[in-house]
Amino acid sequence: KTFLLALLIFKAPNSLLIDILISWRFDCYPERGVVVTEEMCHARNCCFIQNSQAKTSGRNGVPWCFYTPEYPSYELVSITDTEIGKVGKLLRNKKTYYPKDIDALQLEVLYEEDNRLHITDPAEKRYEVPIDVPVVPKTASSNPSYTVDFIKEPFGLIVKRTQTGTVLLNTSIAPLFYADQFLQMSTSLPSRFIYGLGEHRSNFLHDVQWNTLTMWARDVPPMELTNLYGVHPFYLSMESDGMAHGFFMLNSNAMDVALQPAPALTWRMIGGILDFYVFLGPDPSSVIAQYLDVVGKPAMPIYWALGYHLCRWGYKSSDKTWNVVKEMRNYGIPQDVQWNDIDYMDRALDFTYDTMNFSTLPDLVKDLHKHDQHYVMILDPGISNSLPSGSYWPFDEGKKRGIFINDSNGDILTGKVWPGLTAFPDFSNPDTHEWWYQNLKSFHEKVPFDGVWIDMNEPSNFFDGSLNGCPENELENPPYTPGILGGTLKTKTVCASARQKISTHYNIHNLYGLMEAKATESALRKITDKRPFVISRSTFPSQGKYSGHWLGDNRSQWKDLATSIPGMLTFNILGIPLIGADICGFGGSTTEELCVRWTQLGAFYPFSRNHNSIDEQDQEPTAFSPAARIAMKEVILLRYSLFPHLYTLFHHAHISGHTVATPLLFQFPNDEKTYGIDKQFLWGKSLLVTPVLEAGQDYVVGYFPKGLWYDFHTGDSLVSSGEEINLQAPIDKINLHLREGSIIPTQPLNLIVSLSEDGLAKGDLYWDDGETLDTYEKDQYAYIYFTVEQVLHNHEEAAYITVETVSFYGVKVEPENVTVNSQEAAFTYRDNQVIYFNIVLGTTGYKSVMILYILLSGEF
Ligand code: MIG
Repeated sequence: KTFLLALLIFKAPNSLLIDILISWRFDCYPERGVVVTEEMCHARNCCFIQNSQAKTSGRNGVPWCFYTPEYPSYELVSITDTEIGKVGKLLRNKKTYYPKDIDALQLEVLYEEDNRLHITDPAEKRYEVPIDVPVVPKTASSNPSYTVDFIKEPFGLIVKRTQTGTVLLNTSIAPLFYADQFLQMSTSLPSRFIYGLGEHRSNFLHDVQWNTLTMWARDVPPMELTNLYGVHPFYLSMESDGMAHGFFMLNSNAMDVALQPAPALTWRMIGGILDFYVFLGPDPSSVIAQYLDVVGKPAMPIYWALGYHLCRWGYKSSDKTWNVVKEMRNYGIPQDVQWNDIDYMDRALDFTYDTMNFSTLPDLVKDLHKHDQHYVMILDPGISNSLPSGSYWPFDEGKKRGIFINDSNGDILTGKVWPGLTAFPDFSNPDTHEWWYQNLKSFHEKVPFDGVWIDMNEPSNFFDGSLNGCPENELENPPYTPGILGGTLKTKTVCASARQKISTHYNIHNLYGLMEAKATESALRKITDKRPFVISRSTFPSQGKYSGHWLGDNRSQWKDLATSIPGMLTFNILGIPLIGADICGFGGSTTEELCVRWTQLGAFYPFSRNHNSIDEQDQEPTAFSPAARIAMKEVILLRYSLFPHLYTLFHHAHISGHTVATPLLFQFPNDEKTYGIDKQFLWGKSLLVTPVLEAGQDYVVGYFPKGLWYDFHTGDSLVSSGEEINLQAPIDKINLHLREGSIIPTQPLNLIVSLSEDGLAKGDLYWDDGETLDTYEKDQYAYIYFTVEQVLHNHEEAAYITVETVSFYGVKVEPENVTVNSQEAAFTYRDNQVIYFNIVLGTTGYKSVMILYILLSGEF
């Protein structure tokens, strides 16, 4: 290190050296809205340099006021070995500049698993996040892939990967703070490659140039550098050699995560405890699986969730909605689900429908069901509190049962949302779940909906705080406020000092969407006895167990088309793979070209829904010219043909914590050129999607990691040395490529086999009835594993599965003979090395076995 530094001093131009030193400054004055002066900075005992490069102090600039290396923190006074790891006792001798320091800490280092380290302080009297995490084992893991070291004073914690010595966590680079309302911990990062930390609008790969990501659930159309709907204090970080680790801060308070070019990261949280996990991977997919072992793996979606969904705000009547469905049917465009926004409600009241304009709603839903289609409607949490007593059961009964959020005086807090003045259900109270279920159940008796869309659950409030504002106290005005849009915790939500069953809103604001989703999921389970379909706007870790998510109020702009990919990928690594953006854009008016391109990309969102704002021009596929309509229909049909594969990917997400939409770097972690890619993505491991994201293009440039790839549509092969390739992309085409060595099942059941250089391939299929709860757990499924080693066979039982066609990509020489289970099969061989043939081979039920033994023989 000294040598390196000496070399730098010798070699580096002065400016570079200064950049390096500057990049290690840790902000001692992150408060917003103040220009820090030398006096203010010295009052905190920090260094002050008014850097000419910096325009502002703090956020997104070089700090002018920063800690010295010896800045007092805690002192490690003892360290003891335990059955499960170590316990370090820490003492603070010198007060910080924030009130109510917690002077004595007890850090428990828990060697939970070989690839999972957990560190926590058992501060029992403080608020802790109420989500289920694995029980701490009794004994330490036997062969941990990490080591943990302490630095005595100022206290620091260093976690290394044993195998490589890579430092994954080093908190000694800046002081640790642990005050009642201010917890701060910094760490170096092994590289600038860091992902996750939702929900933000940014590239998939975060920028570490003084970039602060604030987390506090907020209703706002997605824009850069602000807190958005969801909160996910988890990141994935790449090391060298393609290894990766993850870090999860189990904390639900408002926070900043400050990234700086060192590279380093600072957690700044205004409550809760220090409680975090490190996941050692070592590959990116394993990191995600290990994270999801802690917070919970995503639910297996009901099969129709994979279908095409149509929605808009501003279908003025049920007949208008019905007409859209009928038009889609007339044109033969697949549509599984029709949605309604708040328009269906009577005066925007939950659990009612407008019996004038939506009088035919029950008939529409019946008709959908008759056509094997489904219906989803919106629900907002705000419950009108101002109807004549006795006329609105949800409020009257809720009040009686005491299930609403109270203000700090203990009276029901009044906010304002679509129905006017409202109360907000407190979903941290189990009684609220029962009340919510009863409401849903009685509404279901009138309108037999199939799924629920939960919106506005940050919770969103048209007032700041409440009708009566909020009191002035330390919860509303904490000593430190993260960089929240609007500047205060109460902005466009309820008061931080509002009271809920398990804690103050200050602590559990970020859990509102999670807890509402949990209530909705369990209600739907009881009502339908099928896999619940819930889509939520606000999310928190473990959300995937209960719902999917959409990326909120985007705009009908090309830029928003492009940013939907990083959004989708980020939610996949956060364990919420049922994710998509509003296809064709929500706000603003779409254009035909944009909508066609968006439908093409949207056909590869794991959750594919076209949604539009009120008063915008229609944007259903049926609203455009025949050419556009046909292009949209084609790509939706393409999506449908891939359902067997997509469903299998969701199965792996549910069972093993895999991603569905996968970043390229997950499959090519040794190829650094993939680290920043977010204009392309994979489905699973092998299907590469390269959409057009700009106007007026008939080609698209895509990056192809080294290897053999096949055009999904034609079977043409291309060999990449790890390069960008120009692809034709006329308006009616989306580029799709298959990685060598895969077998993709499509429907009607066809196997697409892309042979590797050495003639191998593998793939699989998970199949069940598509709706029964826990089919995997109850053994009511078929799982078929396909391999080509000249032989194609399955391992497990299949349920009434018929394979009809098989295509092989990359058969270099025309075979003389193809036999399927020793029967000769007629085949077609094309010049581009594709063979294609029909077979009809099926199974007879769950316990039957299908063996496909395909032999291509000839002069290979
Ligand atoms: O204040 O229900 O993000 O999808 O169409 C707007 C109307 C409320 C916001 C959602 C959007 C929905 C809209 N909602």
